[in-house]
Amino acid sequence: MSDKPTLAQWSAAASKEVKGRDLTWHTPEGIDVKPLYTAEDVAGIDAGLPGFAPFTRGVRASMYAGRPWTIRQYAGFSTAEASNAFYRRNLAAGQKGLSVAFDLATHRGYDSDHPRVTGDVGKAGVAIDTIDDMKILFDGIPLDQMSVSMTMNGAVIPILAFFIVAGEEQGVPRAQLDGTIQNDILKEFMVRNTYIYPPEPSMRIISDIFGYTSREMPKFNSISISGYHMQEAGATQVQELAFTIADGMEYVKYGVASGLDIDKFAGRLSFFFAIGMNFFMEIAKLRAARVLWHRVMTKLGAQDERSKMLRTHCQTSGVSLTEQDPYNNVMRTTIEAMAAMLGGTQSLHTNALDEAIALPTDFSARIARNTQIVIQEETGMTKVVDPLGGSYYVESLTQQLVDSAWEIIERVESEGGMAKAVAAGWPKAMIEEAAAATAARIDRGEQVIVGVNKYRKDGEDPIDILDVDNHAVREAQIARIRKVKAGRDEAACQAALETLRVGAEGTANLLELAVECARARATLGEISSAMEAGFGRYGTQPTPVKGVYGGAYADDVRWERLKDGVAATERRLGRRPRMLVAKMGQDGHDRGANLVSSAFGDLGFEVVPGPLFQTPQEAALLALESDVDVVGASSLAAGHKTLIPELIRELKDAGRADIKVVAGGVIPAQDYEYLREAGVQAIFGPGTNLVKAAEEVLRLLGHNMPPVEEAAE
Ligand code: MLC
Ligand code: 5AD
Repeated sequence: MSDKPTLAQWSAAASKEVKGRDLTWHTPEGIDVKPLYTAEDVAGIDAGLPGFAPFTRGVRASMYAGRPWTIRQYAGFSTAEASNAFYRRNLAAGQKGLSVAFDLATHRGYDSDHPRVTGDVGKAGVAIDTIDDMKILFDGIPLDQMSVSMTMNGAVIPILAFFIVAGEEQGVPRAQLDGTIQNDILKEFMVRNTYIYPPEPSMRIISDIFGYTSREMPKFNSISISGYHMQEAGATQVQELAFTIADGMEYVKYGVASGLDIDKFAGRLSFFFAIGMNFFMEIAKLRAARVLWHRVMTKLGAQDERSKMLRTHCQTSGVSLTEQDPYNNVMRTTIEAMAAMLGGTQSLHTNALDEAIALPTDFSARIARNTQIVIQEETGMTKVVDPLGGSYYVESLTQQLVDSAWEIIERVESEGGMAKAVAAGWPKAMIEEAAAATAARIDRGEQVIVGVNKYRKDGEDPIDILDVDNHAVREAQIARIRKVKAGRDEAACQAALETLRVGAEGTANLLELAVECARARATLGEISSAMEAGFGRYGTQPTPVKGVYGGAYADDVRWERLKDGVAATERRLGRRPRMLVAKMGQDGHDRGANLVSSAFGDLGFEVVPGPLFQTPQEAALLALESDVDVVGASSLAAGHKTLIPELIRELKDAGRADIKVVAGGVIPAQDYEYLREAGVQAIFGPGTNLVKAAEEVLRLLGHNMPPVEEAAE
């Protein structure tokens, strides 16, 4: 008889140690993680070998032992000149691939001289209006040797056309261009919001790009099917996984329906995931994603194994980083980078420590990049393929994620696919509910964020951050637009645009026609408008979730006191206090705004959820029409110094200086004084507890309420 301890004995011993306390971890994705995994948990699971179907252990046989993942830092700001110089410095310091961040004007198909984008030009990324900008962006960077990712979804046709023509004029035929275009519109409708056209023509654009690139650009990845932004918007890992794979299925179906042979284009589809702080869950997520993709592509009839191989980029999670105690972000990013590599990513961006407040500086970008270089070159971690393969916990978690995500994928399929689900709105609602639940957990101190709701520092030392003078960038861009327009053959340019306009109404390949427009020096805005003429411009109305945030506070004395405050204010005003949650400029990041709308609504405020993309004039008009008491302006894309003062001016000019304006979002401490002088009455930076924010708004509305104690202090 063996005296090997049994699982029952272990269970008894553990239970004794913790006096019977339940050690199961109920994760937000609804997975119950046990304190111990053993061989029993992996009975029947065979993860196979790396480089072989279903690729659980990686898409390459040799993985990083053969070639490490690509260090690909996402960057872009100000002008093409400034971004080009930044890229070159980064490449000289060890970065391996490029990844372009465009400004929001570009994303939404507007030239820099458009009146709707005064606050956005050059702010959240680089401004690109013409082929000349694109050529400057890659000046001295040989496009036949450097792989370039471009995060573009809305204005994907003009940007890809500019890229192709920039290559051409550099002497690189398009067949040699290596890189990736994000081109993932479904998640834009769900969470990222840089769409331009309605869903149907947007899906056609994607099939046109698949068609063109599969024929003309064999080395180019035609899409980067992205879960990243879902996690940033609050999705659990299971939701991120399921909706991303389901999006991928939908694109493949559209491609096939447009007449393409699945194996001709599927090998160049790529993916993109976020890697947050739930270390093993993230590793398992990447392994599960490969298993799922292999399964769905087999179902869809792919024959070539390369069509079923999920290759992915990852980015460490922006939303996991904090403004408070920002050096903690270096550790967080290191942990997330390790999860990405242990999960088997092909390419990785590591965030900079100033992520929660601004774009990276040379200083913070250097630390972010070196995080990857140190892992690759100092630790020996790359020497063994899938070192966690066979771990009872990781293998079991991988299987659980496959199963949980599959349930959601089956629901999507049974309801007719992801385009229909997105139109119906339930995936977005599911993600927003998860976001509200997470916000409540954090605000209540149930989920620890070091330096924010626990171990908070007394007084923060501001760090040096990058500030882009968008007026100067705009002037420079306008000058170049004028120059390009003055130097072109106007008749040829208009003829190319007309052909595109007609093509958009028919079935021509839009990218092919846009390449002609780019050669003829049409601007991004002109190419985009030519298609908009037939397609129209798409807009939506936010519908904040109800009851999730407030529900987490049921019976909480702090919440009750706030509700009493709202009720008292209602008695005084003779109606419920009314707040407009405004989103101005081309900033589509709406998680913060939706959370504020949800929480304030649950408290009893009458919330007017403003549509995305308003000008300050439009937001002011809505505030006046709705007769609100307060406007909360949410800004996450650095437009606050331009847009919020303009809003206040508009309200004053209309004789309603009494309407209070508060600001929230990614607003660096350095800008507080500027905004206060402009008349902003309260500023809520990243990591603000919503209960405290509500308390402050009530005080602004004249309610004399004693301070509410903060959740975890
Ligand atoms: C790789 N290779 C190997 C190998 N490993 N060959 C032999 N042995 C090995 N061990 C080969 C590959 O087959 C390939 O060649 C070549 O090396 C390059 O490797 P890769 O693995 O394909 O890497 P890469 O070129 O970097 O491509 C990764 C990718 C791609 C497929 C995921 O789509 C990509 O780079 N995506 C980046 C997306 C991105 O940066 N997005 C930013 C989003 S930011 P071959 O010939 O087979 O190709 C954002 C934020 C916001 O979205 O604004 O909201
Ligand atoms: N440069 C660098 N990183 C950026 N991000 C967004 N824009 C830029 C940029 N211009 C990063 C942030 C954000 C994610 C969407 O991408 O990490 O969270």
